[in-house]
Amino acid sequence: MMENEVFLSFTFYSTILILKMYAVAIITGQVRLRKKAFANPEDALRNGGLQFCREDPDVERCRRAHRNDMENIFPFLFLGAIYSLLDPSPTVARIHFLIFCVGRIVHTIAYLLQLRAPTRSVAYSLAQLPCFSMALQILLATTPYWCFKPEDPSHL
Ligand SMILES: N[C@@H](CCC(=O)N[C@@H](CS)C(=O)NCC(=O)O)C(=O)O
Repeated sequence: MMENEVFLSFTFYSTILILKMYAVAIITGQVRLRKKAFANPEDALRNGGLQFCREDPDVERCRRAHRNDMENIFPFLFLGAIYSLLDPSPTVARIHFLIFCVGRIVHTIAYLLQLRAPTRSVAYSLAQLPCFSMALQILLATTPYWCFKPEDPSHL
């Protein structure tokens, strides 16, 4: 693995994004405590009473940011890993990973700080571009193997 520059780069940016997701989870917990809005009765009872087992708009915003991360970062972990196996140019691969990483960080900041629209949507769309590119390249690389019979060497 240490000799595969592309995979190292993918691992680096993926880990940054996983840490970012942990940060959103920690922030969600802090907002719950600050706004006294708990998801479970046992947590509410420990923090003032059952009336604090309730929803809060700020907590819900954190949860939406986290859910959107799961909708996008989890597929990236698959696409990026497979794409790394296709032996792409290290520079081009790094640009893919960097754009996704920056896009997702800006998406989270825009979501949590309620930045003016369309900041969040632009960040989301920017991060989607390398994912579509990687998905397309994976399809192009794998299609010959299931479109043609193994004994037919003409496509090689
Ligand atoms: N599940 C998403 C699909 C589309 C999406 O991810 N949109 C981006 C850019 S507008 C977003 O930040 N959606 C807000 C969200 O998922 O909470 C949704 O319901 O909006």
